[in-house]
Amino acid sequence: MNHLRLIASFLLALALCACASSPSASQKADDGHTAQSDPVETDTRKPGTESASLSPLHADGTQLLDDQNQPVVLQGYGTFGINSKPEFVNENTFRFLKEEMGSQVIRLAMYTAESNGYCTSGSQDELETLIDKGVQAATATGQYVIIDWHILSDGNPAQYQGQAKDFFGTVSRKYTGNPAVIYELCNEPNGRDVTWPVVKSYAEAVIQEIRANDKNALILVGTPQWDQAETEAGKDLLKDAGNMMYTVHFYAATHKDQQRQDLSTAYEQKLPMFVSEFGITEASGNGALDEQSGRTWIDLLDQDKISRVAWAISDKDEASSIFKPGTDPDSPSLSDLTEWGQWLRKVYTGKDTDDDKDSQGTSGSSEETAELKSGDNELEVSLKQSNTWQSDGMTFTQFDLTLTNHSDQPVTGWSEALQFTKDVTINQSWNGEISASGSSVTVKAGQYHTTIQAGESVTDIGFIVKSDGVVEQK
Ligand code: IDC
Repeated sequence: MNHLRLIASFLLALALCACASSPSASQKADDGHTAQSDPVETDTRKPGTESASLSPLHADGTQLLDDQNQPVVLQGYGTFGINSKPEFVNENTFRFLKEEMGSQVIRLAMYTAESNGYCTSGSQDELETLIDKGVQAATATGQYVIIDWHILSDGNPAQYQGQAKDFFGTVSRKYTGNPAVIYELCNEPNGRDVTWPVVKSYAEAVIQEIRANDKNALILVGTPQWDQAETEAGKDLLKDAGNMMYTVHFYAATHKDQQRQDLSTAYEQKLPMFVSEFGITEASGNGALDEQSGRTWIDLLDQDKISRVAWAISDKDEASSIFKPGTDPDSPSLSDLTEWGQWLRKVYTGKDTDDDKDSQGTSGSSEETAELKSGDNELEVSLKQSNTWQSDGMTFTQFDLTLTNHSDQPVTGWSEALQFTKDVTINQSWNGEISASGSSVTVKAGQYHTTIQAGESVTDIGFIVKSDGVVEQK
């Protein structure tokens, strides 16, 4: 009988160490669920080399998948209307968002009616150049990019349907085959007469233009009532539109249980959803942040593995801007973040911005190994403590596992018991069946990685524990 070798190595993350992986939303999943592998290059230590090719994305049922059919949950940031804040459409800002703010996708919101809109007073040439700059900056920094036809006061997308067809024809021709580019057909349809059939018929017309150039690109379509009538779309999905999802928006201080219930209903209807805009202010984009409602929303999106994009990459003096007024778009830094920017950074990366500032140069790292026994197979288990932070008086600690089968036989139905110095509960886990009892955590083969092949190393299993103080493996 083989015996198990368990080698646990702790690596305390430097608070600002880019090599520490973080509990990005893309990794989070409820216990027993499988989260996606991170589709974007995650090594942020080598600026300039991270534009590794992005996987094409496709929707399957409710889920977004990569080209290996692994679930993908994107998190990112939306520009504040490229029409009025063009200076934030640049590679330095996008790189900061990628490296410091956990971003994997940038949404380029191009207003169609107000703020020098594309269909009103804006220069179409300049706006198309800006879109191109944004697409290049996003892809150069290894991020997906959403081209958003940002209707708002023009609540009925049919109002500028001809221009929308021309625009999407042009951009889909330009970016055909670029797996980073996602098309969002209409920001937030609204108005009493703007029912789902109205939006649907607009979408069908515009989708035809895109599909003539690009059969595979991911397309997002809005739903009535400012992207909150997803259950209407859920009853009457677009047919033969190919790779597409439906957008839902929320502002957590205004939209609460009712809207969360609608999202759950649409999920049960099997509607593939993508949150292309959200905030935790009031729907006006201003007012107090409702962190509690925001957290409840994020938990729901994590549970259903729904991608999310935050509003807005802006330094306008309003609560939904992630930057403080006067931020230099060519060199944004952590000290430029508003309360909202800091909240997002914490949710997207697990990093507390104040701690980062305080702990610069004071953190250390340590590594230790231990041998533990369990099971009758030969797996090497390496456990890395990759992050820790405080919230609501509790300590959260993220552990990432590497399981390596050194034997020449596949290992099936494995189970590992890990002992910790304190009682813990599981806050999040991914890619394995993970449970806690007292100070012990059991990690078992879940739906994925049931079998670990001879010589195979599995690196995407992990979990976050919650405890009433600092916790380490015994
Ligand atoms: C808001 C901006 C605000 C601006 C207003 C009109 O935050 O500064 O004055 O647009 O241009 C949306 C829209 C988005 C809104 C945002 C906040 O998609 O354009 O931005 N919001 O009101 N839907 C719900 C909220």
